Amino acid sequence: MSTKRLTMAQAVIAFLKNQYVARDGVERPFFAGCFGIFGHGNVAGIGQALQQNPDFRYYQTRNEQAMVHTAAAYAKMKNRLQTLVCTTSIGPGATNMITAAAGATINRLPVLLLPGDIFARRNVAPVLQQLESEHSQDISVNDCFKPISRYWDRINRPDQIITALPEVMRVLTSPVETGAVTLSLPQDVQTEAFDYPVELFHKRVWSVARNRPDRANLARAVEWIRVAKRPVIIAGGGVIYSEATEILGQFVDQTGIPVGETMAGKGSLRYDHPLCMGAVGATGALAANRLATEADLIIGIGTRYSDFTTASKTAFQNPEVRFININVAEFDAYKHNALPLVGDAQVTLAELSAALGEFRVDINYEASAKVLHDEWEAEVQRIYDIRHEPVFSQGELIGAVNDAGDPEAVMVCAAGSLPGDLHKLWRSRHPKQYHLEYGYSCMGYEIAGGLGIKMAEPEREVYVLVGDGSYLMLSADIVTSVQEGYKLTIVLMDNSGFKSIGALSRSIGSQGFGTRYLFPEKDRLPDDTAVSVRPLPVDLATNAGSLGAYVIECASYDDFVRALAIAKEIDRTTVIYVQNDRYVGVPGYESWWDVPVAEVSEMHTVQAAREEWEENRAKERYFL
Ligand SMILES: Cc1ncc(C[n+]2csc(CCOP(=O)(O)OP(=O)(O)O)c2C)c(N)n1
Ligand SMILES: [Mg+2]
Repeated sequence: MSTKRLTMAQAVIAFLKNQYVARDGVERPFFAGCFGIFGHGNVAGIGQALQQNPDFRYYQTRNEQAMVHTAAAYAKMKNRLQTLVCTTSIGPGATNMITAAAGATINRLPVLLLPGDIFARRNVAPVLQQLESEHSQDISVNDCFKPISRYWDRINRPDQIITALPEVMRVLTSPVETGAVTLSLPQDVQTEAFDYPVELFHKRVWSVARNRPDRANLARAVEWIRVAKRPVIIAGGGVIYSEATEILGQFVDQTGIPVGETMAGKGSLRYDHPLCMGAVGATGALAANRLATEADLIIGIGTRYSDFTTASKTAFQNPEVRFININVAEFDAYKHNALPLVGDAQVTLAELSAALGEFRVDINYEASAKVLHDEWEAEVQRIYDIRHEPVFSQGELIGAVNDAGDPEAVMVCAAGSLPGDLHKLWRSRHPKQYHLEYGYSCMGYEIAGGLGIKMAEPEREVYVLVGDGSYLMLSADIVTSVQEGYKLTIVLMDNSGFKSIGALSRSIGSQGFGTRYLFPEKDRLPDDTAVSVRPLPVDLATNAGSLGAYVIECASYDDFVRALAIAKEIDRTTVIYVQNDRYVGVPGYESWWDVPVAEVSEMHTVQAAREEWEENRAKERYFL
């Protein structure tokens, strides 16, 4: 057996460099490089290995959480066929990744995390940043990654990577299993040498399969569709990851079945397709929500049915409703007692469409869906056309970005009041345009994620829509975008606090308590009932400029449209700063989200909210 003597860290990088994936005959390297921050837990191991492998590009981040968001966004943009590696030191550097790692796993996006870990040899313990335990020497902070990783391993001897690394790749490249994968790399073991079999470093191509569903279930699904009077498709992220948007369009044209879209599935059909009913669920459009309420058959494709999609199980009110779920994951396919079509969306839709032959939904049903589509488009336009003064409405700002921005661009967002408004209002013109991290809705994903998107598709303009709360939480990777020349157009919407949670707070009777960025009055933070308030002397535009961004401040709608045009011409990250109104909102459209209200309270606003909550709660259903 021929061997190569390398440190464990050198061997890890040499292996990762040679991993490829193939789907539909297209082959690509799986890892596009490695992000990191060095400390004593990785500088001499993975750090040194990266230095001697310049063909495996190393990128600096400013915050470990941010780089994992960047990697996840990159993977999302690449339909999970490529991602980035993330290396950290031990202790806080490692645990800083946990938040974003959970997000990656929840969103089923592959990211490979290589946190440094405490000495395997133990004699010098406790080392700097080590969590000690009285009952085991086999515990470190990296054990916190276990519940949020789809594969987790600690490498206590250099030869263990020979069996661990193939597992890493199996999980990362599996559409079903994928998520965060954590290889915990003790600081000492990273630097230890071993004679590795050279085969470990040969090129490997991991084939991403398109599995077919069970034949009998497919035949039953055809029967169910044939007898359905009011079928509706719910398109989730799986449609886009499977690159099934084209075949979905053909399926819809062939059958006349209208489509509602989840947060991850928005863009599955172009917004102007007459059977695109827009967003479905708690943040849904009237068209999709009306149809979902009365549907007797829901065909869920690549969706995990989050509470936003199901409007907390109130979206489907037809007593006869049943579900067909097309999903690569058995776990999701069985939800809502569905007829499960466990398989890839693209091949399953192809087989379903062939088996359905000439079938088409009732002509009146299809016509009524098309009317709903047109009415919804008019409602979107109404909101785009609002000119709110003196401070903008968020809806008109979204409209301006949609209209004035590049139609080939990508828009990214994650948390705050923007996602709900975007889900309703954004007009998606290509399947990758609407990039919402809404599985974890993690404040701070926006700019870091934008960087990953731009790295994945540098030729597209990337519009980052971010609130002041999210911006304050994590905007440091503006610096990375400037350093690496990945230009972002960041629209920073400042409303001095949390418009979203402020509205939620008022809806549960709590008057926006704790959601405004204001000075305290009489040792208490003002809520929305306060008559006079003192704003904080914070200048986020200057802050963005100090991080290296080109900044444009806007006072009027025309300024904003002009700023979007200017931003297109500027070659470095640009921040368009606007203030938006805390109170003017986009309405809800016959939908609900279950946020339980206090059962007892001395506040009558809370008591009233509780009564309303109980009424809505009664509409929640089981599907058995
Ligand atoms: C990391 C994280 N912490 C807390 C929350 C809960 N949360 C959701 S939206 C929000 C406020 C966001 O404020 P901002 O970015 O200014 O957006 P706005 O609501 O004003 O539109 C909070 C605190 C979250 N989603 N993520
Ligand atoms: Mg805000």
